[in-house]
Amino acid sequence: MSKAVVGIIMGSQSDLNVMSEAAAILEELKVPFELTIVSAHRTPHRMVEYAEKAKEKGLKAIIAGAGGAAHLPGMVASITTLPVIGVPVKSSNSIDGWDSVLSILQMPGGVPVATVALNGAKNAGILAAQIVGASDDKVSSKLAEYKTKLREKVEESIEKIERDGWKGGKIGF
Ligand code: RP5
Repeated sequence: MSKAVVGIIMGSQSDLNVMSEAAAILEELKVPFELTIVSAHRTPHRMVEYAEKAKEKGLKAIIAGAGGAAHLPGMVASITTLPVIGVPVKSSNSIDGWDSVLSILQMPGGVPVATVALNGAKNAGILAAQIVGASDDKVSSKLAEYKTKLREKVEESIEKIERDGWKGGKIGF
C-alpha cells in the first residue's frame, strides 16, 4: 500500500459516520490516506504530536472533523504548516451545528482553516485530493474523471426532464 498523503482525524468515534465520507471519496480517487481519532480536549498531547509529525511523515493535507466546541481543526492548524480542512460535525452536543461551524470557521488572522459545510466530509475529501492533485498528475486526472461524471449525471437529468417532463419522476444523485 502507498504511503498516506492525506490525514483524516476526528474528535471522537461518534464523528466517524460523517467523516467516513471523506475516506470513501479519497479511496475512489485513489489518494492514499490515514484515518484516526485525535481529540483536542481529551487527548491534547496526542493532538500536538500528530500535528507536529504530520509533515515529516509525508502528509500533504489534513482533514479534521469535530462537533460542538470544535477546536481540533484550528488547534492543528496552529501547529502545522500543512493546509488544514475543517469539517464541522453536527454532533450530539451540537446546537443545530452552528457551534461547530463557527468554531471552525471564525479563525483569527494568520491561522486559516479551509472550512467546508456542516457534515461536508465528502467535499473535504475532494478538496484534499485537489491539494494533492496540484502536484500529482495521476490524482489530478482522477479528479478530472470525477468532474466529467458529475457533468454527465446532470446532462442525463436534463435529457430525462426534457423527454418525460417534470412529472416524469425523480432521478437520484
Ligand atoms: C467533539 O465532541 C467530537 O468531535 C464530537 O463531535 C463531539 C461529541 O463527542 P462524543 O461525546 O460523542 O465523544 O469533541
